[in-house]
Amino acid sequence: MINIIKQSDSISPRSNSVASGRFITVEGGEGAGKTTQIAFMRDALQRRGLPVVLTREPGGTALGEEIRTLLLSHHHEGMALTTETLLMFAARAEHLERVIRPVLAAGHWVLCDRFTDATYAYQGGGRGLSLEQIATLENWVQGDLRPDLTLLLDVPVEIGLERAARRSTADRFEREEKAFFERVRATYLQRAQQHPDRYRRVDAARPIAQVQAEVELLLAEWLERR
Ligand code: T5A
Repeated sequence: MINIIKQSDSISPRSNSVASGRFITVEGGEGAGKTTQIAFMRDALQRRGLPVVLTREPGGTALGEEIRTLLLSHHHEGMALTTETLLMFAARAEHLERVIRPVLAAGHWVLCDRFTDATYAYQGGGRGLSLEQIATLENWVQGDLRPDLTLLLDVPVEIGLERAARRSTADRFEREEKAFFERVRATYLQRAQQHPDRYRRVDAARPIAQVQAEVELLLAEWLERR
């Protein structure tokens, strides 16, 4: 479902065209339904004839997926917070260089399952890294590139963790205590308030079809305004 773009793949910018690609991210806590809803979003954009690349973080490139494996593995319990954060940004640097920037430059759309807001929420809110340090890395790695639209699938922690547990065994993050995920959720909600132009919050505790209907509505409204 997610496109992993190989380093040998090339995406050529359209000649003589002004890049018109848009960068959309989907965020939320564990089991919020990002993977489920992002597939609907891709279909909704494709129905409108928009060329979309669906990708994810950490990951999205061959190297990024290897970094993801390191980050989620239980073999690295107790990984230093600095290491964890730099690995997130190392995967992101590769992702930006190989996928996100070339796709946008080609005038295509990027739909990304998590991005830097997740670093603010998990490493910042969850683990207590200073938001200024994250902002320094964000500015260094991304320059002025930020998502055009961020959809926050907001769900109470118990519901999200229950869904995630039903789906698969817990990865290194999913083993954290409930208070960690409460801080993650609070940070996402705070960021949504701080960036009202970019963020759209969706109540993701409802059944899949109802969440999907609201996501499609928000997307349609946003597309009309842009
Ligand atoms: N991370 C990531 C950081 O710490 N810092 C960073 O900078 C970045 C980028 C991996 C981890 O990395 C961390 C955060 C994460 O812990 P991930 O794999 O994207 O990131 O995150 P997960 O939250 O683990 O992904 P999940 O697959 O668990 O959650 P999703 O994608 O939100 O949920 P989804 O769609 O897979 O749904 C889970 C289950 O619930 C059902 C689905 O069918 C599925 O079985 N479901 C619903 N059930 C009822 N009602 C609904 N509305 C439902 N929606 C989905």
